[in-house]
Formats: sequence, C-alpha cells, structure tokens
Amino acid sequence: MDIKEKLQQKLGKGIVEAADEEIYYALLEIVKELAKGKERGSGKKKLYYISAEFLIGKLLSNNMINLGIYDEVRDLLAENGKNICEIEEAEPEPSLGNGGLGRLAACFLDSVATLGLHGDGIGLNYHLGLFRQKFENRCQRETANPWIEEKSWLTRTEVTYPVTFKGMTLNSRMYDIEVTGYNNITNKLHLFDVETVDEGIVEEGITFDKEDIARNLTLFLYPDDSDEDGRLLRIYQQYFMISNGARLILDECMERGCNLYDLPDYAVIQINDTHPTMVIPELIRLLMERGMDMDDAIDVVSRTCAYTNHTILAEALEKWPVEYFKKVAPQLVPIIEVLDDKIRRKHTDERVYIIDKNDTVHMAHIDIHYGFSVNGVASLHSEILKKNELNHFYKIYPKKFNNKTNGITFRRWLLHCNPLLTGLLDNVLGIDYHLDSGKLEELMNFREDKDVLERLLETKRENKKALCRYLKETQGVELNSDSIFDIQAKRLHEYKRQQMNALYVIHKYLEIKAGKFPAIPITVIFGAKAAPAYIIAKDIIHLILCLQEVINHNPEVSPYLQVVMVENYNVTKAEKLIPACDISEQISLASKEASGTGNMKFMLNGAVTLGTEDGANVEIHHLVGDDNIFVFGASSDEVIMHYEKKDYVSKDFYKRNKDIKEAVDFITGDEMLAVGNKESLTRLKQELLDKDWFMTLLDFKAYTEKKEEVLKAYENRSEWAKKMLVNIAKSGYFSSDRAIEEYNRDIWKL
Ligand code: H53
Repeated sequence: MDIKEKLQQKLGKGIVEAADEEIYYALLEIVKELAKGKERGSGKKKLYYISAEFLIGKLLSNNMINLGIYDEVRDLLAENGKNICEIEEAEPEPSLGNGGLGRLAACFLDSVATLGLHGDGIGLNYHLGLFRQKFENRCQRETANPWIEEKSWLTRTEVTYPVTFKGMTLNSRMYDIEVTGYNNITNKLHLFDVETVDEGIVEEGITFDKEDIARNLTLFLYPDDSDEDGRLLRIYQQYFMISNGARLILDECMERGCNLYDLPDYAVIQINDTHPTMVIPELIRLLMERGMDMDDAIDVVSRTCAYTNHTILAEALEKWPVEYFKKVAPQLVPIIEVLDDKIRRKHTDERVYIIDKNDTVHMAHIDIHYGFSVNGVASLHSEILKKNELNHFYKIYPKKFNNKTNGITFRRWLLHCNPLLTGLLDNVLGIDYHLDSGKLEELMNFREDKDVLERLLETKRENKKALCRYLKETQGVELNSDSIFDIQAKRLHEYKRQQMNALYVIHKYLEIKAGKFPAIPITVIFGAKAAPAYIIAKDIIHLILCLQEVINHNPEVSPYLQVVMVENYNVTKAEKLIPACDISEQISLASKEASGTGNMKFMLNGAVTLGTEDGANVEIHHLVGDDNIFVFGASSDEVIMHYEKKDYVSKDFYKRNKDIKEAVDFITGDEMLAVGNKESLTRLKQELLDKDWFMTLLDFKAYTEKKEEVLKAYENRSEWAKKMLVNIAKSGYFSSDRAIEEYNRDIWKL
C-alpha cells in the first residue's frame, strides 16, 4: 500500500476533508509503523547513552526525512491543499531537556542510528517536561508543559522493574520512542516512568508536593532544588533512572549471551554529565547481588562506563551530602564508601577523594576513577580540564582523558529547518553532503560565483521574512525583515552574558536618541529560559522585556533598533530563528562555555559569529579564518588568571568608562522604572556593580567595538555573502556524524 492509500485508510476520509490534527495523528501512526518495521541495530556490543535530558523536539518531520518519505508526503498534502508546516503545528513539543546537553543527546542518537551503530538512549519520561515559559508583566512565569497525548511517539512496553528506595518500592514502566537513522537502521530511546505518577497533583504553575515521590517522580525535569526536598527529589529521579537502566542493560546483555564477567564486551555505557553517575555503584551492587565478588564487579563496571564532562562551572558539578543517599537509596552508601576507601589507600591528594571531609560525595570523581574514559566536548574545554579543573586527576590517569568536539545533526539543523538553503546546496553541490558533511567544503569553489552568492543572500532574506511572519502570528510583534538579525538564543545564564548584549542594546538606544543612526536598522532577538529558582537570570529576562517595551515604543528609535524576546524558546523556535540569523551571538566569558552547539547550528545556516574565544568558537575561528568571524574579549588564560588572583573589580570599569556607566545606570533610570519592577532592576544593576562574576564589564568595550565592525561589514553585501558561504562550507566538521564516529573509534569500539 502506498502512503496515499495508507493515509486515506487511517483517516477514513479524503485528505482534503481531514483537519490538520487528524492528518497529524494519522501520519504519526504511519511513521511509527514504518519505523518499527526497519532494521534494528545488531552486533555483540551495544552502546547505552544514559542522560537526564533528551531534547528531541518534534519528531514527525524529522522521522519522515530520515525514513525518506518527507518529500512524497509534503507533495501529497500540497496536492490536497494542505501545508505540511501547518500539520506540524499540531504536534506537541516535549521539553525533555533544558539546553545543549539534552539537544546533544538527541543529535547523538540520530547519528548513532544514521551510522548503523547498535545503541539506545536511556532516560526518564517527564510528563510535564522542563516548563513552558510565559511572559507576564514582562517577567517569566512557568507553567507545566504536558506533551503525552493518547496517541504519541511513546510505545508502552512490558518491561517493568521494582525500584527500591528507603522505605518504599516503586514499580517502573519502560516506554520507547523509535529513533530513526537517516536512510539506515532504527534504534530506541527508552524512557522510564513510575507507574503511580499523577499529573493531578500539580497546583499553580509548576508547584506540587515535593515529598509525594510516588506521584511526582516523573513529572518535571530539574524540579526546583532551592530547598532540601527538591534536592532529594533529584536524587530519587537519578536513582530511578539509573537503577532501571542498569537492570535493562544487564538483562539485555545476558540475553545476548553475556556471563556478566565479560560485560565490557557486550555493553558500553556513556554517562552524559554526572546526573547518571549512580549507575556505577548501582551496577556494582547488582553484579554482587548476582554473585560476583566486589573487586571483580568494580573491575567489570570500570571497563564498561565512560564519562562525558560538559562543564567547569562549580555549581553544575554535582556534589551531594552522603546523608541524601542514606535517605533515598541507602543500599548505595556502603558501595560508595568502599569506592572512596580504595582511592584513599592509593592517593594522598584530598582533591581526588570521592567523599570529602564534609561528607559530601563528588559525583564526577566517581566517574573519573571508575570509568575508563573522560572526555571534554571541545578542544579548549578538554585542555582546561587537563590543565586546570581536573589536573589532579589528569596526573593520575593521563590516558583516560580525551576530547570529543560536539556536533549537530544536519538532518534537523539544515535539511529540516532550512529547506531553502538545502535546495540551493543540493542544486550547487548535489546531495552527497547529506551523509558526508565534509563535502560541504566544495562550496568553497563558488566563493567568487556571483550567482551563488546572490542566491545565498536571497535564501536568508526569505528566511527572515518567514521569521517575521511567525513572530507576528505568535507574539504579535512586527519586525523589519530588511534589518540585521542579531540573535542570541540559548539557556539564560550569567556566564553566557545575555546581560552584556542587553547593555549593548541600551548603548545603541542612547546613541540613536542622541542622533547617531546606524546605516542599516538592527533587530536584536533573544530566546532563553531561566531556571525557575535562578533569580538573577530572571532579572535579566525582565531587563530584556522592559527594553523591548521601551525601545519598540519609541517612534524615533524603533525604525533603527528593535528588540524582541521570543517566548518559550524551544527546539521548534530554534528551527525558525537559526535559518533567519545574520549575526550569531556567542559571547560567553572565555573558559566558561564548554562547547556550545548553537554556534554550530547558526554557522551551518550561514550566520556569521560574533564571539569570544570560548568553547567550540575557537574551532570555528580556526576553520573559517580571521576574515569570517568576529572575535573579541579576554582570553581564557586571562580570565582564569583573574579568578586565581581575585583581582577583577567590576566597579572600576563602571567608574572609568562613560559608556558603561551610562548603560548600567539606564537599567534603573526613569524610562525603565516606568515599565519595570524596581526591585528586580535594582538587584540586577547591583549585581553588575558588586559582583559581576562573569566579567561583563571587563569585555563590554571590546564587545561594542567589535559589534560596530560586524555591522559595518554587513553593509558590503557581496563580501558578507562570501563570509556566509565560507561559514557554511567549513561547518562540515561539526556534524554529529563526525563526533559519533570519533566516540566509536576511540571509546565505544562497537
Ligand atoms: O552542554 C553542551 C555544551 C554547553 C554546555 C551544556 C550543558 C548543559 O546544557 C547542561 C549542563 C551542563 O553541565 C552543560 O553548557 O557548552 O555545548 C553540550 O556539551
């Protein structure tokens, strides 16, 4: 039966007569069936990628692309007066991740399947996701983001385990999502759920009884951890995820013929950040339960687990009091103590102990001692781990440390999100680059081709118009598609320095008011969610929303400068913003952004980076050369030095630089207080003056100067088009297929 017949059969009526939603559900079923019928990963050894986040985004189009039916379905719908983009709107977007970490996991699963490798993901089935962001009174408000409908991508399985916590046992249930590879096999994402979960316990917004574990365990990703109940809930979630995962892995491996002593021949477990770290002591415990001697169990597990570090930010490197484990999963405590004891017998340096003198367990230390590989996610990051943050470990285990620069799947971040550019590239290069991203380099041959350059500019213009239409429809904002689109879209965090961009906006606003007009109008677009308990991050959102109000309503300024913060930034919104971007803002304080992956997505879509020498920006710079990126700011060595010497005083910069003083003072000036909240704006200003942990004011001057250079460069359209072309041509390296090939070659050896 062909797709048309299948669709009509599912609909029980003609396509023309069917509503968009009906078509979506019918396609969902067809795609699920097709995916289920595909060849599966096979082979003795299998990868298990365990992660608290899988930011998969909507799946319909992506799956249709990977299964090779997208064009056919699109055309079939069009023949019947339906638009595939409108059908996509009916799909709810799961928010099973927060940012780069979770999106990386999703891209990696796509590439594992695309490369035909045997590997599944393991995570949790959060019913309400991270949260949905709403703007009210120019502030972020959080609401639940339900996404599981009667018909969804989830398939209920018969796999269930009793998971024992202190004083209670909860039954789990495994749900699967098919992970389709591009023209290749289908793997699975296993999401564990607790059978007793109850969405009904959520009250206002995202508040619920944090102690009611049986009902709340799989409601939200990253529940508020500003109190102890919230922190304990995170331990419950983590233990639930890894205990289920560990049992699934052992069961599957035994089914494939493993005798447990040879587990490393059957499984490799990639631990994504420290959230799944407890899988190490849990596996040891389970192996002992099945009769293995402890030393053997430790040896087997150590040869099976590998750890990826994604951050050097102290607050993101998890540490939990031993007390918490005693309260949640006391069965792990004696094991963690033995793991620590073994280290203490071998090493005198306290910094490598697992349990410190305050009785706190350092999760990453478990991974490093009892895993066989430790990787960072960009060259600079991996070097900083070796030289600074994890130097004392590197000295013990130099061979464990390696770098795996992150990557993104081109299926979603080019083929799906930017059909216009894809069409142009297909036309100029053929389609080989879809699977062999290195072939994009051939675009370099067209650097002087006026026709190709003009067509590149044209696709960008069209994508900007499409974004304007979308933002008009969804948020009621009217933007000038002929302006420069300057975009910063990522999690909200002080180290990423959205506040520096906001200060630039103020600076520009004041300049325009004083009669200094930009040659081409500028539109500054932000997209970001702040963690619900992160006060300063929410203050920064408030600042931006107030600026949006003040600037866009000023008739003298708004023809030259506009600001917009996109509500509820998620994968779908990223797919609209990225193809429309001219300037990609990657302005984290050097040394703090482990890699960044948004930077890669923007580059692939022909945006030019304005960034610090941080994370993967360093590699982008190296690939495109000085002429095709705008780099500014203190180097990571300088920054690290300032932290060591504790000699950075933000107030000095405020006092010495007139532009900085004006911009900072504006935050609590009359215009802002007329629309904003005094407490929030004052707190933010004071934070910049008294703390400024991420050195906004240090880099502000260099930033504004460099931005002027970018704006100037944009005026020369043909030269700018060349920069776009070089960025696209050189982005092949950032395909997650390349990253996964490296993981497999050096770590997994599937
Ligand atoms: O992981 C990305 C990096 C990015 C880093 C991010 C990340 C999270 O999204 C969450 C927690 C964490 O420790 C790190 O910030 O630089 O690109 C994927 O590696």
